[in-house]
Amino acid sequence: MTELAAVKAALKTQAVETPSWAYGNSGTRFKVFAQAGVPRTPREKLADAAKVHEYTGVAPTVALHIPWDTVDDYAALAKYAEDRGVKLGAINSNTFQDDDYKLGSICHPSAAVRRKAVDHLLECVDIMDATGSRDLKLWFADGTNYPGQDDVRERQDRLAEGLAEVYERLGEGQRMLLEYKFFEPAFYTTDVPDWGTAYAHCLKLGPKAQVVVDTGHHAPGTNIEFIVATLLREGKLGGFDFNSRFYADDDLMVGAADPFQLFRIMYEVVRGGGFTPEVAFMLDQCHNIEAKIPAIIRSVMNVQEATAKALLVDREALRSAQVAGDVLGANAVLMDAYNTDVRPLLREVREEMGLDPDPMAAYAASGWAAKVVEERVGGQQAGWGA
Ligand code: AOS
Ligand code: ZN
Ligand code: ZN
Repeated sequence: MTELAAVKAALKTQAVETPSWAYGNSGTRFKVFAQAGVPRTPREKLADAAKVHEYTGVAPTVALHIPWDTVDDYAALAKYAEDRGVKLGAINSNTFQDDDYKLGSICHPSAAVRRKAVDHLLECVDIMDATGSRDLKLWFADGTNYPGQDDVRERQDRLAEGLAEVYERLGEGQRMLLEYKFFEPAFYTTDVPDWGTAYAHCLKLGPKAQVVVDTGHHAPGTNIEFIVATLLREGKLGGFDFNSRFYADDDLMVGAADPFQLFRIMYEVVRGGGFTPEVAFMLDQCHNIEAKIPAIIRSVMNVQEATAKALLVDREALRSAQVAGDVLGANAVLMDAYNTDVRPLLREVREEMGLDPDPMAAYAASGWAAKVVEERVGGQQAGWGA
């Protein structure tokens, strides 16, 4: 196989998971701008997600969020998805929406609230059994707002205890992905604020516990690709929540704010052997002012473009320059790949996959948007503000 053929073959295996909540209405705490035709039910979200896969060919799974996507029969939901060419992906838990969680969930000072939170997580594993999902994605809004509000260290003990109970419940082939976020909604301390804290808990729990990197959850200037390289080196990178940020947890389209950063991340993924199904590539985005399905198609294409560039890095030339101490030469090798226009290559890849080379135009011409505007009245809010 030529090198280009190998790059194309790798691109055809790519899988980017789209989140059910990205299809629903969303906004900020100031305003949710409702859009016509947005899904009203989990099934309608899956139908939209199936369109993204139909036109991109690389978005075969859809993440669910419990309780936003609660249904009576998960096996039937999985079947509904499969009939449309997609599968159910990660189950995302929610321990932040109830009044009980004002002071936290799994780290709450009250044992009763902690019990409720852990029970919810266990229920999510039951749902994974029914949907056939591999991953339980855990993000905790837990933290404190004021110094002295709670015992910061004891909250870590509570976290460890709760996670251990859920870990024990995981079945064969199931994993838990622990997400970190440096602030918000808590502002003084966050119980899982950084990759180190997530890593420490996952290491203690065992191989089924992995860290998930949400690209929007870092302080400005953080070198995310270094974190990615480190987690891969330790065998602890479970996946990504991709999105873009200008300020904080903006949840904008991945690759929109800083495509170069996305390329650098994808290069470390490729370099570190992370371009495998063991690393879940998920989107975690909200489309507040733009049309949702096209935005998700664009996001998937942005991930594809960054991946293509990362795969095109001449690793041998890079290595030679690095070993020779050729600083500018090494940098040039990386920049050559980044500056390559990979759009013609991706058009070819799509044609070889039997797809339209231009997913945005093909979706626009499909008539799906007009059809759902007519059929769906009273679209559902994604579940939360942003
Ligand atoms: C919150 O900031 C996190 O990014 C979560 O991953 C996610 O957006 C939420 O849990 C929805 O499932
Ligand atoms: Zn996330
Ligand atoms: Zn987030």
